[in-house]
Amino acid sequence: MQHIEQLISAATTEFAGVNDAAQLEQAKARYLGKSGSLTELLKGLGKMPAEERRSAGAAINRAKDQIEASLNTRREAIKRAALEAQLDASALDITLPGRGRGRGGLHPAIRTLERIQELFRSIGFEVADGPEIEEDWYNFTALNTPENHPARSMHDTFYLEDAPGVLLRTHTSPVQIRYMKAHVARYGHLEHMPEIRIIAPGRVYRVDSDATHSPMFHQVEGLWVGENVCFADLKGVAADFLRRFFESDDLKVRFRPSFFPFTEPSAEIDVAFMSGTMEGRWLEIAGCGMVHPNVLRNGGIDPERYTGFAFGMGPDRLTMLRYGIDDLRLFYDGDLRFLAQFN
Ligand code: 2NM
Repeated sequence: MQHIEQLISAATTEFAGVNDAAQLEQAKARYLGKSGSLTELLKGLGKMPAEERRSAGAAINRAKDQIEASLNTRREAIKRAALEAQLDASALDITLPGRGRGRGGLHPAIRTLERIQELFRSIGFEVADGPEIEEDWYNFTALNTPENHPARSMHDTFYLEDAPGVLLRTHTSPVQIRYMKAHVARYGHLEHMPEIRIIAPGRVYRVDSDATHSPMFHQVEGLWVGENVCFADLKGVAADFLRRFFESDDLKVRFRPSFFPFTEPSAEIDVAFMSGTMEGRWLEIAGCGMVHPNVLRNGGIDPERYTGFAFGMGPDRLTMLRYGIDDLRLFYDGDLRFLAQFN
């Protein structure tokens, strides 16, 4: 019996010293296995005298229960330790501060649009908008564009499939046509119709894609219609705007004769910086002209009584000049390393 007590304590001690499930099973075999110490004791029962056999058997069975119990306790402990080690290894420290969402910012093209809007608002212009999916009539016909004009071809303009005469606007001029019609509908009956002074900023679309052209780009067009609005007004508004936009009082501005179907006469506006790397180089920056009588008529306005000037420019190009960016594609790739520089 002394021997059995020693066996139990030896097994318990041995199990306690094992930290690995496989080793524990080996230790178990040494006591409870086919030729384990306890099994050997059981085998010895047969050779015992009958009167001792009963109590010895009971003692061995109790010892077996105890050894199995301490084995199970150790098994559970090892399993729990393994699980804890695994949890520790994949632990999330929920007390760490979050990564945050980062600070958003405006795209440089939008910053430029907002700046242009601010400058025109300051001289009494309203900001107008209209649909990007437009009808042929508003985008071309009303703007005095001949039926056979190349801009109308599928090579230059995105047309919607299954919707004849519907396209992605190629400029924001249709906004001005819509605005003129709505303005006349509201105020046309008055003896003195209020002047129209609007800019139309927004996205426009053309079939074109290379280092300097994107199929989607931005445009800002302006329109001033009233009695006695003349080319000198156009020159003043345009030159004043450009000097304020580029923050340069000595910016040179020149008007060069040109042609657009919707204006007559028409001109290109060039600017030259008087300092910096671009000093003295003329850059084409906008188109403009006096609104063609046919266009005024299509907007519902009597060209015998009213005149107007209009202009159009590409703010993406203005942004590139202002920030010294040389590839338009940087604008539209959506690379935050580039875009974050403007915020
Ligand atoms: C330009 C150049 C010249 C223009 C004309 C009109 C409208 F609708 F009033 F007739 N809006 N914008 C215009 C005139 C646009 O872009 C280079």
